[in-house]
Amino acid sequence: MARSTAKGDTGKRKGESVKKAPRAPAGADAPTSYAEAQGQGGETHQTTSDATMTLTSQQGIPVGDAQNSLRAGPRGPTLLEDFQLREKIFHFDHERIPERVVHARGYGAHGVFELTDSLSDICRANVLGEVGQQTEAFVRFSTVAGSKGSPDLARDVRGFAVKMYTREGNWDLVGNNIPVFFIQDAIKFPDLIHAVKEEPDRAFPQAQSAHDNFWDFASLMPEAWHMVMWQMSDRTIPRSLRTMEGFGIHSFRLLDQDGNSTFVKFHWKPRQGLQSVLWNEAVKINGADPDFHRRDMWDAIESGDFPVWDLGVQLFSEEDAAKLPFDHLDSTKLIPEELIPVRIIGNLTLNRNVENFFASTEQVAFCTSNMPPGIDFSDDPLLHGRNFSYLDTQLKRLGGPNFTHIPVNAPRCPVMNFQQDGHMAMTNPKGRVNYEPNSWGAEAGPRENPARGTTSFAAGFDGPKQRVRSESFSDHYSQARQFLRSQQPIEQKHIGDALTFELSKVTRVDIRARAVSHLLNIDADLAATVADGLGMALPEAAVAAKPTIDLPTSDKLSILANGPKDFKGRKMGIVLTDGSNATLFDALIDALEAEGAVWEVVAPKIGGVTLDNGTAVAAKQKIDGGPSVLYDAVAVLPSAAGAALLAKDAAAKDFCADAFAHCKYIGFSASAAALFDAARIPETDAGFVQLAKPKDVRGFVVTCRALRFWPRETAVDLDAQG
Ligand code: HDD
Repeated sequence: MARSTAKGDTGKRKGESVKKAPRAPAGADAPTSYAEAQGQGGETHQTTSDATMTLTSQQGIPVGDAQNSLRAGPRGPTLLEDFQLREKIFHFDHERIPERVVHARGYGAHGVFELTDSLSDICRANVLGEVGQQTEAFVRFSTVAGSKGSPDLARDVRGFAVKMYTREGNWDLVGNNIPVFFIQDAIKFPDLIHAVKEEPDRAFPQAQSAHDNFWDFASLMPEAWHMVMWQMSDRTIPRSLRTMEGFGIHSFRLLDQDGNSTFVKFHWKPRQGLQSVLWNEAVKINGADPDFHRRDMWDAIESGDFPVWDLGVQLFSEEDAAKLPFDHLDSTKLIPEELIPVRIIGNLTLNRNVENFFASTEQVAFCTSNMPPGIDFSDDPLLHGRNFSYLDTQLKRLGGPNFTHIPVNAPRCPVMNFQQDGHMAMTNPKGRVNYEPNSWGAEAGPRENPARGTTSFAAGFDGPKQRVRSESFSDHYSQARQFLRSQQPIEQKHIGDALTFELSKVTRVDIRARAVSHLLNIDADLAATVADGLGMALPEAAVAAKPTIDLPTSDKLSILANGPKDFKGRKMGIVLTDGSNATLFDALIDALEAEGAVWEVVAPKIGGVTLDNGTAVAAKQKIDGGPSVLYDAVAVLPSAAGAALLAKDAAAKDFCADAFAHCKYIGFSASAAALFDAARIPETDAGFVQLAKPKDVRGFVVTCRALRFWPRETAVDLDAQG
């Protein structure tokens, strides 16, 4: 039977064209139920694009006129009897559900996790046991502080939440792109989030930490300062969701068949390499394309350039943990990879965009407590608070306890229990029995299964009941210093710039001073740089619970040390005008495509240009709609007449000036010089590559693999650049 829609693979794979789902022809098998009309995954309504399909009400009643409400006479009042009007407006009025209290702005995609290295010797979870096994997955990336409509390039931590639909139930690894957290105990979470979100009286600033309340809170919480260093680094302005790492953060336990435990920390490492933008660039991207990250992800998946992350694990025993110079149950600490190496055990590929944003990305419900048997909690106090919060919040957001019936949340393995009823119950126990134990023989229904079921690690406890923070959690600065000193000089500079910028938005001088007092415990030079940038005297160092110790640096903590090796998946903006050199342009796009890169033509008019051989080329962007901040590198290839024209255009001059200021590689034709002069580019440096002949383009694309020509930054030094 032809279905109006089918849950299928709408993401385009390499070399495959996107197939349209079959539509029901007139008079043929129409969907017989609402669920059927929605397709297997229940993600979409039947579409009305096919002229042969009849519009219906939610009750399936055919609609004859959807343009006019029912009224008494052509100019008379509208009738209450008009159920069509009432139903439509009633439904519209109820379209919104509460946005997430944190991580409201997010973007999701479907994918698959494949295990490449078995952990069956230490873990009984099937998903981590069978090499080659593929597990369906859904991932939602997010910013934390902004509301649903906030811009993608806010300086913010990114959520990296993965749901794996394993054969033994859903496993949610609800992580971030930073391996540590601001607080050690969940009881401080509402305070942290209140402080970072918009201030409650004025409802601003949106989606940013650069305000008094956040820095007031952070400066009163010494434990936050390791994460503050990460937050002020370029990690919080990623180039793409595809170029970020993900971390499970907490220590978890893996349990074998006998209940023996191994501690584990989870890491997602992007095969795309790490990459971030500059702060000055982020600010401009937010204006030019507030959806920069979601568009990037959508486009990559649609084009078949599927992003891949390797799943790594750090495995350690209770004895190993005892030897660490900090407490691994403290979420403000990480375990350097030099101390416990990351073992790659699988990979995650995102290969299918959602068919409907609301159905999947908005309704997906992650809960840290979702874990298959064989994966268990450690005693991290932050994790325990999360286990309560996530389940609780779904009730509010999704309106009832049956959110697990929503297709994106429904396990792919059988669900068998006697839970029933509630709002929107889509499945209920069948038959007479809805309790256990029972004595109904063949109809008895499911029973617990000790061999397959979840078990908890049999930890023993004998401490007194008290509200207390472990002494082992009290070194707040050593890892902050380690992070800072593991950065390359340019990255360290960005941290100093970001702190200066953020604190310059704080109006209370005492809060600025208290913030800098923590920096003195992390790095005296950094403190001096920030104090100087703020124009203030150095305060006394904050009183430290424990003196800072020098830990060995770790390359793994740097973005620049872990960048991509090619320009694949990156985007070049190519400025063309009428009369641009066709041979050069053709050679450039050939070289970019050979590299696996993407490109867009930016032209004075969206209708495109005519090259010097008479070929017409369509533009993707009109020059003021495609500023250079949207590209990883640019090629400026106007004709002489075109360059003279562009030299009078503010957007064209900004395009070049920003590409220069943001240390981008710039390919150019000789005639671009007039435009560069008009853009007041002081002089070309080694980041400029002249493209005189087609043979020059390959070298240019290879040069672009380095992503930025960093030596330029010290020469330019943008104000407020992070
Ligand atoms: Fe959380 C959402 C990540 C601590 C309470 N959190 C949420 C999401 C991510 C994280 C990625 C978005 C999930 C999605 O896309 O739907 N949260 C973290 C990490 C934490 C963390 C990595 C520390 C290691 N969170 C944390 C604490 C609490 C919460 C300590 C409360 C005690 N988080 C929530 C929440 C949210 C949430 C209120 C909002 C929406 C949701 O859960 O589904 O329950």
